[in-house]
Amino acid sequence: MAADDTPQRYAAQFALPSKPTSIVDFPGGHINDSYLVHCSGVEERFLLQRVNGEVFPEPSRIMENIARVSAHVSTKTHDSQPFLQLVETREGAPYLEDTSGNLWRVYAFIEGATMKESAGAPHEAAEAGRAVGEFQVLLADLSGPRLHEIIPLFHDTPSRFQTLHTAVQNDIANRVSSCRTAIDFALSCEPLGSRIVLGLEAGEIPERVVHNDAKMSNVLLDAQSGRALCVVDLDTVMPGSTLYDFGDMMRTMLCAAPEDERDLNRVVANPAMFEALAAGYLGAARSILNDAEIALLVYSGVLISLETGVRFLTDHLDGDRYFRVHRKNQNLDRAQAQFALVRSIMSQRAEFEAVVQRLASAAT
Ligand code: GN1
Ligand code: MG
Repeated sequence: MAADDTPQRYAAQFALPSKPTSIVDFPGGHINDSYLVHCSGVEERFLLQRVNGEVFPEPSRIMENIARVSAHVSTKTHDSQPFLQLVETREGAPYLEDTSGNLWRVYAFIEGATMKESAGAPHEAAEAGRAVGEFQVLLADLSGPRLHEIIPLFHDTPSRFQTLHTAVQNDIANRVSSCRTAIDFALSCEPLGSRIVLGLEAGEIPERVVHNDAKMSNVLLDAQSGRALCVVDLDTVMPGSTLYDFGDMMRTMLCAAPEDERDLNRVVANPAMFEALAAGYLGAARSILNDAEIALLVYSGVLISLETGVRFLTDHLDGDRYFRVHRKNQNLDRAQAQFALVRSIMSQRAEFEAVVQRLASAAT
């Protein structure tokens, strides 16, 4: 960030109700930065965000997608249902771009909500599953041109494996020899990576507008009631497969251990959480899903955990240039934890499939 690219400087350019009195880091996410803004004399708070221009290079396309998605969702939901509300700049623009190509924007802060890294109890998994399912259903009839593909090949797992191969070959951070076990495990799973991409190509899996980063922490829950309030982090909403979202929910909701857990014995997929997630999700989205999507639900959790592990491992080998790290080997630990989850889901696959069969036929 350039020296004068401070959050204070950008906050001052938005049409906030009064002068910002405090701007503090709001934690979460590996790529963008968020700040909680208080303004003098008002209770309402705001979230200022800096969207990383290296990862998200075309701010106007991101904001166009978000505007279309928000407008569509708001025509179908009640005013009482919170959804992200942008605050414009003083000039009436939806965002600002800094000299390094980062996007700055402000949202009204949604009060009374909690954000969880993983589901603490089955009812939270069910609620988050319902919210993401409803989001997909709301967007199923979005008309007009195809949304912009914000990050091309984002969930193209075979191309993520290609990037891993390149990172292993180049070994720019000289780390390959210390992560042989993780690399070998990832490469042994490479044949598992192509099912959804091939299904989309063949038209067997429909392309739909999906969230593409449907992890637990991107669903806000009401702090009092535990009900899901709203799906956030819309930067990667674009064409994809519903399975990418279900897979990301499995990745982040089935196990209470953190994403970078080092004790791999703690990285275990909990069947009660799976059942609750599947029930919440299918209860909301069953009507739009076809047989191929239903048949691949359990597999999607394997795929997205594997793909995310491959991405963390690649970044570790590249010297941690994409995902922010707070300690040494954190991306390697994140990768190993994803791979442990792959193994745990695989070992329970038959039981999870039986749950899906039962729930999917009950929900028709
Ligand atoms: C990144 O920045 P954040 O935390 O919302 C990543 C996701 C990964 C996730 C892993 C644009 O999301 O794809 O699943 O980390 N986002 C991007 O926690 O690459
Ligand atoms: Mg995100």
